[in-house]
Amino acid sequence: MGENPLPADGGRRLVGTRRLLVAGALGVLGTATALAASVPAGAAAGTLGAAAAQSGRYYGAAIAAGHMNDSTYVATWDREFNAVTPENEMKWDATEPSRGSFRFTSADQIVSHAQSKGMKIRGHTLVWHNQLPSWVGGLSASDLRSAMTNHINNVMGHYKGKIYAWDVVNEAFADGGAVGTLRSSVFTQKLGNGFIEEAFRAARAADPNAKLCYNDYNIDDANANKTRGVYNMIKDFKARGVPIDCVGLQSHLSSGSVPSNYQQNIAQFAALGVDVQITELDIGGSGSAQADAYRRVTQACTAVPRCTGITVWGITDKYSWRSGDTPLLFDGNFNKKQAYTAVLDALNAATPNTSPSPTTSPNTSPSPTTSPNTSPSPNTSPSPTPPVGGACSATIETTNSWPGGFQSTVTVRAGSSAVNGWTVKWTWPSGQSISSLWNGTQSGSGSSVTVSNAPYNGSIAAGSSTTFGFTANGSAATPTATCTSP
Ligand code: 9MR
Repeated sequence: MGENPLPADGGRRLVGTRRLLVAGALGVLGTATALAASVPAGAAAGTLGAAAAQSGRYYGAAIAAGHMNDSTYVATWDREFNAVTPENEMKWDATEPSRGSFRFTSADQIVSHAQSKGMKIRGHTLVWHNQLPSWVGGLSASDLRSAMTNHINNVMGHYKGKIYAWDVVNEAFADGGAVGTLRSSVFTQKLGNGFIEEAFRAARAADPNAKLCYNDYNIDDANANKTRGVYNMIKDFKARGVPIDCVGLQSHLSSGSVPSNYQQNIAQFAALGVDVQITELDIGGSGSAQADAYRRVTQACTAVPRCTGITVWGITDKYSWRSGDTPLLFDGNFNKKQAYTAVLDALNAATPNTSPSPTTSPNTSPSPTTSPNTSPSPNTSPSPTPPVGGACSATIETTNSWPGGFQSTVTVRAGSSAVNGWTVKWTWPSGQSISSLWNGTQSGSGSSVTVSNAPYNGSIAAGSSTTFGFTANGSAATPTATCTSP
């Protein structure tokens, strides 16, 4: 494995991104201080970090040690952000360039600055096929296994107690192929697909207090095959007790490419019992289109209690890895862009986030809700449990609600034998209607609803379950559902 300055896929996945001109400068920098930990109740905060903190979240930026001699860069970081991710400094090629010889100088520079400002620090990243020093590629399977564990132990050990969340494994899933296909790498080739689980187990032992995240791009669309693969892995990890606390949605997007189900996607991951973090946000574009896209992403996070923070992948367009797309919140002169104001306003509009998010969450129950208004709390009582023993059964549960709408998760469970294909039916009691559905295929309309499996979740082992979800118009309801299997 040679050292590659860019992800193998980094260019291709942005093909089609519209390259637009830098947005005009939108006013001078504000003067509010960054870590205004407490903003008077009801007052709008003047910086991203302080605004995010009002709802219990962080707003971070990727920082490059090499730019820390730019005083405007550091001043903007300090003023606006209350979290940081080292952009390249904690990667394997930077921290262990030759086997067993560790180097932390650049990463330490970022960490000590962040600590002096009381910022949260995200560790990025321990196991990744890219930016891997060439010596790793030459190892035998057993050597690679011990090198991976040793790398995790040393890097996490060096920063023990200082890191809020680690991207333990980065970008392990393939972009094409069937649901669950991993990208071919030295790790899959020599250790098999179990390398992800091995890495997470080693990471928990190395720093039990850090949140452990799986991080990837192109998992922003709730129904995409790649998203389904990551979702299934996390569900499996939670079911088997493999330590995992969070999923990182990188969200390298363009103005026209924020999926319409982006919020549902965050909600479906959160319902597995993990935190969701937007870890590498940048949105190519300019002006109001870019601002709208940033607003939608921000609102999607603040609407889900377990979406605990957002990190933008850089501060200024000038230093962005995709600078030509002008994807960040500050232009090349550190002026705030229209997108900045959209994000700040959306953060200020968020209601306080009171949901606890323990490091290790043993349960897989859906998270409670915070809707962006003063709606009554949702009815979380599931529909009556249907008789088991037939081919399958289905239970509807309300996971979120707001005036005029709600969100539900439907659990489809196989009886005493496996099912291969399922159909769930129910009748709405008072005119509700589905507005958006994921992980299933709806047929018909009106008050009688029929949902069949999606192409990838029709097979359920005996006694196991799968879920689909939807948002609907009307008042929250949990009618009895029936399930049949061909
Ligand atoms: O922004 C990073 C850039 O400076 C590096 O050259 C590049 C090398 O692979 O990595 C960039 O960051 C990547 C991140 O670590 C993982 N997700 C994709 C990011 C953009 O390529």
